[in-house]
Order: sequence, then C-alpha cells, then structure tokens
Amino acid sequence: GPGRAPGVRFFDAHPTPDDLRAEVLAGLSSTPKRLPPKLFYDAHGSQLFDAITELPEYYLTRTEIAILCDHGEEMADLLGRGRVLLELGSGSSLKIRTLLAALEPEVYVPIDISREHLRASAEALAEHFPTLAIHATCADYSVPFELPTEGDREGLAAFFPGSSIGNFEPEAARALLTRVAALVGIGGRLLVGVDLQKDRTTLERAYDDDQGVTAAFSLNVLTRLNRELGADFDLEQFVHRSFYNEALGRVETHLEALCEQRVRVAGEPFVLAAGERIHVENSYKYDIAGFHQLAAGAGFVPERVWTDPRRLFSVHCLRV
Ligand code: AVI
Repeated sequence: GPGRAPGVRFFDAHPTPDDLRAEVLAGLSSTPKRLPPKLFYDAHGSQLFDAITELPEYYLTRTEIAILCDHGEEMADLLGRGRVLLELGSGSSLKIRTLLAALEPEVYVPIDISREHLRASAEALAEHFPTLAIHATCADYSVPFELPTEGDREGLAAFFPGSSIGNFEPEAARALLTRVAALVGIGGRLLVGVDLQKDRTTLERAYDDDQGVTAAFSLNVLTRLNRELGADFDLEQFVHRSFYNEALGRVETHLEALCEQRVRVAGEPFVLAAGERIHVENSYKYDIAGFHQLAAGAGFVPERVWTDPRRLFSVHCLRV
C-alpha cells in the first residue's frame, strides 16, 4: 500500500519538552549533586560524542560495528527479513546501514527525540537506499509513545545499538525493555548492543581519553547551563573525573570543583565545596548472564549473543 512507498515520511509524536529548569534545580539541590545525562546532547555535545566514537580509547563503536558486519546475515535470519524495523535513538542512522542490505526491511522506523537531526538523517539515508520506506518518528522512547506505522503490530524487529541501555539505571533499563517488548509484540525481536565488564584500565581510558574529548563532552554540560539557564559556572574551576565503580558495574562520570565556589543557576544560589562533585553520568557494563537476567525481567527470551574475539562488546538477539 501507500504506507510502504519508498522515501521518507515524517511522523511527530510530539515529545513533551523537558522542564530543564526544574530538573536541573532538583539535581543541584540533592546530595550528592547530580545532573541528567541527556544534558550532554545539544548540538555541540552531539558533535563531541561523534568525535568520541572515533577515539582510539573508545573501543565501543568500532567493536559493535565489526560485530554487526561479521554476523549480519545470521542476525537477519533471526530478526526476519522484510519486516518493520524500529530503531531506538537512531541519531545519524549510521549503524543500521551495516544491516539494511541483510534485513531488507519493509519499513524502517528511526525513532529519535532530536527532530531536525532525525529529519536530516532520514533524508541522507534515503539517498543511499532509494527503495527503502522510511517512517521517521520524532518521539521520546524513554516514555510510552504510539507507533505511526499502520498494519501488522506483531513480530516487529527493533534495534537498540551503542550500549545506550547502559546509561539507564538497571530498574529504568528493565522498564524501558518492557516497553520495547510491548512495541515489537509477540514473536518480535530486539537486537541490542551492550558493553561488557572488563579490566579497569580499558574502561577508564575509554571514558578519559588523552586528547580530552570526553572531558570537553562532560564540561559542555556546564556551558549549556550557562547559556540556557543563565548560570555562571567558571569552566576553569571544574575537572572531568571518570572511574570504574566495580561493585556497581558502572563507569561513573563526575565534574569536580577545584575550589570552593558559589554559582547561580536560573537565579538560584548554590555552593560547592572544594573537591565536591556533580554526578553527570553512569555507563553500566554487563556480563552476558547479568544482561540475560535483566532482559528476562522485561519479558524477553535471550535467543543469541555475539561478541568480538576480545570479548569487549556484546550484541544480543532477544525474543518476546
Ligand atoms: C551514549 N552512551 C552509550 C555513551 C557511553 O559510553 O555511556 C556516552 C558517553 N559518555 C562518555 N563517553 C561516551
């Protein structure tokens, strides 16, 4: 039907704009201080993240792409060809290119909260895959939303790469996977990239590179608060600190105040003691059994897992 016509159709699920001010003030008023990691991804932060994915220390992206390239046909055997294929947080839709030839989806539904970036990425993808039907959907996948694509709602395939699942607390990750299970329906499948637990040195280097790109990426959060909430953080007085919290299986990122400081954010005063930290991100790392347990709690059956020869990264196929 016309719904499967090649080219881009754009759907807007109208994600509610965040109440940034309220979230930031609540986070800075709590002990310890924290800020939501989604603050990273303004236009400049998204560019810095793209630069991170090419750093020698940040093994995640290139390792995942190698796994997708090596096992694409097998992945397509499990996910099914010619289906509706959703992608959560599709960003620039680069990774999916490694799978499109094998999966030949009937419709590709990239889902992203960043409206203009989604639109541009969908148009760029359409140039490379002129026969593909692309239903670009602007939505916030961290809350429930409606799928635009009419027709069969059972047995869909979903793709959630990049270990973005690791940026959610385990309980929130379980809730998110539960919603994905409902989206793909009975017999549906999820292909999800998950970074693996490993030695401390490799992990800590990945989150504190020699060129300081990751440090700039985290400090950009303060620049953003200065611009968008009229804050007056002095960027020279903060440093990026990342470390592996092995007991909790996560890399934590904090911004540490070098000296005592008084700042105003959206008109509210805050005091930071010398050495005090603002917690800005967790990146959870799972072993295979631990991720299977999380997936089972969301109603998924683990069907297959692929890793690279060095066992740095994993890609799971889960079935509802
Ligand atoms: C997007 N996300 C999976 C990245 C990660 O590895 O947690 C974000 C990132 N933070 C620092 N470097 C990259």
